[in-house]
Amino acid sequence: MRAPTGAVTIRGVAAPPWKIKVVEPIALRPEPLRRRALLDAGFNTFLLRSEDVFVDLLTDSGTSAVSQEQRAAMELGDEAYAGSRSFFRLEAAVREVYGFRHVIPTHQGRGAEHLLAKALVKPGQLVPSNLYFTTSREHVELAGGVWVDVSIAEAIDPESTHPFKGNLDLAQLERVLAAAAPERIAYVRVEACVNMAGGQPFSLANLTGVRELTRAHGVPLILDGTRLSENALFIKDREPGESERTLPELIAAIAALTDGAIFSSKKGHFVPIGGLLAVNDDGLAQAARELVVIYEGFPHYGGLAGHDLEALAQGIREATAEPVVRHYVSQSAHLASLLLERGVPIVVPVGAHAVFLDAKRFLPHVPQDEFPAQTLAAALYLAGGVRSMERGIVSGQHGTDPYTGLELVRLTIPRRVYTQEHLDYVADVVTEVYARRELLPGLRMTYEPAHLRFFQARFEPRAAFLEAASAPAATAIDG
Ligand code: P70
Repeated sequence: MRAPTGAVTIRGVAAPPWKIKVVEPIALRPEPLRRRALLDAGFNTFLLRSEDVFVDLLTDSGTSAVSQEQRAAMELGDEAYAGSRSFFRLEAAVREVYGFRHVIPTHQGRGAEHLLAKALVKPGQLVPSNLYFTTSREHVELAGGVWVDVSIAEAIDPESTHPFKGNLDLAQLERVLAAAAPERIAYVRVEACVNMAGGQPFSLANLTGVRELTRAHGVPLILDGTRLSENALFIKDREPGESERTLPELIAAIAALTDGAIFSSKKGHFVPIGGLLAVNDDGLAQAARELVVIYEGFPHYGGLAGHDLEALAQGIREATAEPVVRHYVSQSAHLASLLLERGVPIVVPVGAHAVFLDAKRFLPHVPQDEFPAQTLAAALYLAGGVRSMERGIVSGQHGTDPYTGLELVRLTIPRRVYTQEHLDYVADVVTEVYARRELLPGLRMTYEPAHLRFFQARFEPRAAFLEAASAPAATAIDG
């Protein structure tokens, strides 16, 4: 069947606009080995070895499949230290797709966040944003800045079906901007498809409102465009009056409302490594170029190889192809619909790049200070070799501040990598753990790193976890 956009859909799911040419073997380890692996990893899925994982939904970061066009472009990589042809091809792609005048490549997204924070944030300055992202906030705070959440209330309500939970609360933003002198605001940050809210988009109308406020108060507006293509697709599908615009038009329209952007290109640009800082202001670009030589490399490569720059330039163009974006967004929707049918509590509406399980409703008997999302992520691995990521108190708690926010497990869909069969299997594993959820005890943290603790923290179970999590259903999976 052909959808109005020309994309093929199969039983409601957008068909993949590609076929597979190169494959990577994967296997489900026997259950005793999964137990061993989970113990060795201190119940933290970041610390598992990938060979011990069957379906890896830890992240969509650096895990996308490259296209044949990207591989072909990589052969043209110009590895010159300075003045590389590959840099100028990258610059042309960014100007064509996003319209930003200055492009500074970095090794990945946090490299760009680091440069931006160093260039724009002075001690005591505020950065209002829709929710936060861990590395984005960390760099602002390391520069002495203060993060201010101005997201709408629905952003942290996993059951609200608001179509644009990534919106900023304009009244609250206006209050923050009005209460502070313009020089006390470093910049306003808007994240596309807000990761920590479940991959939720902002609307074009809301971004236009944010732009008006930042103009009126004379402060820069910076986009985290890491998942911009998906946000543009949600605008096309959900926002009244936007359905006739093409994806490239919407992407360009969003970028044009901002003064600059950072991108973790490891997601929507389909590259294993790479990031970008792209801005219009000459002075800001100059400041960033002075910093990039200290932290990343010469401004014409910024920590990347010439072949990485080529893959990135090609990936930026592929990220505007509606059938490509629609396919992976519809993979999240497919997995979500299977889980909803089976009564599993997930965040709605389904986000861009992942399905988020609501661990508070999944494991209501595990109090938040016993890490329900971490517990659930460990149980999913044990039950079926499925790796997911905690997005709750372990990653969200700020120092010793009390944390009562979202408690989610992210099942992230790498782009162009897994088939519908893999996703159906994941739905079965989640359903089996859901059937045994009452048996799962919480965890205790045994090692807590000082920064971004979720990456390397270690845990131990409060009661007989391994037995509870790997009851008969897991044996059935093993055959
Ligand atoms: C993920 C990754 C990275 C990211 C992002 C947004 C909206 C910036 C970045 C940083 C990887 C990750 C990072 C920290 C904690 C967990 C996972 N998100 N902005 O899996 O970019 O990783 O390239 O430095 O989502 O969501 P980078």
